[in-house]
Amino acid sequence: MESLISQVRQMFESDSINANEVMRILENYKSDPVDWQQYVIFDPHRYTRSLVDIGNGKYNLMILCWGPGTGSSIHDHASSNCYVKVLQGTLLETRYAWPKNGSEDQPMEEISRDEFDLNAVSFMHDKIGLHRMENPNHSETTISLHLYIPGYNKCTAFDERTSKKDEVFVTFHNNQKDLVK
Ligand code: CSS
Ligand code: FE2
Repeated sequence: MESLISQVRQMFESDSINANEVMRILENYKSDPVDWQQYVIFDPHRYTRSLVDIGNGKYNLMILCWGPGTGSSIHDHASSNCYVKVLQGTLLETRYAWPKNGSEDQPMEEISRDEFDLNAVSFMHDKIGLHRMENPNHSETTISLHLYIPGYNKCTAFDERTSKKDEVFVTFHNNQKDLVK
């Protein structure tokens, strides 16, 4: 993990960030629990977020821990680039279209569904749409590494049945214990 963290840091020392380069670095890393164990925090009711690195304010690197059957809301990414690498278990990503004007009280339109297994990397951006991430397994946990470029502390969540929006602040654990809002 230290090597991955320093590779990401190094990449951000240059002015222009290459999306393929980010993908390559994340794909080349082979998940080893020894690297990320210290960031693992589980809550039986919701997924947790644990901060690994804020990269001088240019990005947020986080470890997310998903208990059996837990998942996120449908959300956007505050115009950030979102890379997700599976470190353990499986993540199910369901993508949705942005609600169109005048579609209030209408259900969200599902675009696609994809499962990501160990070491797979996915990319998401508001230009592609919205998504929900979940651990589809009801007995095993999932752990994932998330790189947000730039980092953000607020995003928009959407109700699947009504398309209603809600601004939400994202929280995370820092230094492996404190919950930061
Ligand atoms: N964006 C969600 C996780 S799915 S990418 C979050 O940061 O909590
Ligand atoms: Fe997301």
